[in-house]
Amino acid sequence: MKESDIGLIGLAVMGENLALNMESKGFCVSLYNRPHPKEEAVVDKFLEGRGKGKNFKGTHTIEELVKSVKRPRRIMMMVKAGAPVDELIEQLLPYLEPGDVLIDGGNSDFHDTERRVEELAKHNIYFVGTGISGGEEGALHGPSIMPGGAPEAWPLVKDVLQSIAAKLDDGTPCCAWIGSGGAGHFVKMVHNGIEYGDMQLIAEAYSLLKQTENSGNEELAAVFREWGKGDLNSYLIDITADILDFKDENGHYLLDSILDVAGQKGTGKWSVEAALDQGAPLTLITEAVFARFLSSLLSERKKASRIYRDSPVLAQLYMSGGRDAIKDALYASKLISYTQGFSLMKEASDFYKWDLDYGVIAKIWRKGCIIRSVFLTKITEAYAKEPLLENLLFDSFFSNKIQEALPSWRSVVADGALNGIPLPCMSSALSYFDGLSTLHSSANLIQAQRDYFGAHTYERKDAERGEFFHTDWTGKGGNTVSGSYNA
Ligand code: NBP
Repeated sequence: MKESDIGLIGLAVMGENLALNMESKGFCVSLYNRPHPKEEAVVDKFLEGRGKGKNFKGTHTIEELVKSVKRPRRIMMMVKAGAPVDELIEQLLPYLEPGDVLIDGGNSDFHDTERRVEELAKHNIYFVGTGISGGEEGALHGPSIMPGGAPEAWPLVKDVLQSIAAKLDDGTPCCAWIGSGGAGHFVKMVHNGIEYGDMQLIAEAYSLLKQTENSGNEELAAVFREWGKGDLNSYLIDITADILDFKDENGHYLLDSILDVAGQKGTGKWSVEAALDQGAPLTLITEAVFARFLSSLLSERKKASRIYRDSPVLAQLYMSGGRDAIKDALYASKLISYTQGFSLMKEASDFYKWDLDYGVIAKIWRKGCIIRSVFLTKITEAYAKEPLLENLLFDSFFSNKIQEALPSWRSVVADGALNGIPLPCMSSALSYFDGLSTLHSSANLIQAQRDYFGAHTYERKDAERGEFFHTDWTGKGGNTVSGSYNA
């Protein structure tokens, strides 16, 4: 019997659609899903349904799956991240042979991927940890794919991954080798963090428009549709417009019936943890994650609104700049979010020696993934001009955009504060911008305080960097200083 081109484990929403995508590109795919006691096998159900008559091979044990794939084998896992991936690796190992490639296409923690690449290398098996973005529809028609791991695996998996990926207008696949170890999953994690930021910023713009204009859903949808034609053109703006005027079977706007408590699956939190580890200011994504936490404090929010929201002052909402100002604030804040996300990737790339190509990353996010947008074209162009760009805000296109948006951005954030409309991301973006562009900050006072109470020492403006000083501020301290290092 002819052997399959690739094996796929895990026939939930992503696995099923990726399998169909691979088959439609001419690959024969072996399929496996763990058995469900007392139920029809998931694989058989799929083969009788969406997979009927197609070039799939259903298998019912791990051994059967592995043996049905041609060597060097390519086996992709599309299962829940975490322990299930390690369990599967354990089950697969006895049947895999040197030179085989194991691909984890789930949203795994990049630390786990780093470890798995190393562990499997000891068995001469190449491990690939790949981010895949685009949800159900992307998986079927073309997602953005971010593979990393054992570099030897790339020539072996390139044809399948690039053929199922989304394509740019010039035919470039939205799939490129990201780097060694956990690089692919790290970049996917930052992608998801940026997704959190984009969603929160759009939600803040929605909140501002809704509360200050008293606009109905149809009108709000029209505003987002209009915005989606220009600089803000993106998948998330488009779906926001569709969501706003979507009516349920009773003719009511569904959005208005949805409870305002946001869930999360962890990749936003991981981005924040990575930023803390790297010492990178990822303030906007962090605020987006915390905004979801805050939304979940429903009973406390109800109590607080009873105590504080009957004030007539808060009923008088106004915006000095109107819609265009909100649009400018959204654009500028979004730029800060991407600036911070790319800066985090730069820190991590230097630390883990991944040699990330930021222009390529922006390019493969332009289609197929959730944060796809026109904006990413400008980021690709910025890195094409200067591959080692220190900070996106130093690119001339973006610095002009920031200068143009700045007065509106400031007025929107101020109006939000005056009107009691929470804008955690728009305001933290502005604080980051002001912090970055402030030559003489107040950190001298922080250093003085640290030295005062803990002899942590400080550097002086009139001395070389790296020369540390201590002052006996009270006249009662000694000369012993604390070690000068950064935790
Ligand atoms: P889920 O994340 O819900 O995972 C379900 C799959 O994992 C099922 O096939 C399930 O088998 C299998 N599984 C579990 Br749970 N525990 C297992 C174990 N111990 N051994 C073997 N298989 C196990 O499905 P999904 O939404 O399709 O996502 C798959 C991966 O892709 C996840 O890592 C997810 O984070 C990632 N991802 C999802 C999306 C999305 O939009 N949904 C987008 C991008 C990436 P069962 O059927 O027997 O329970």
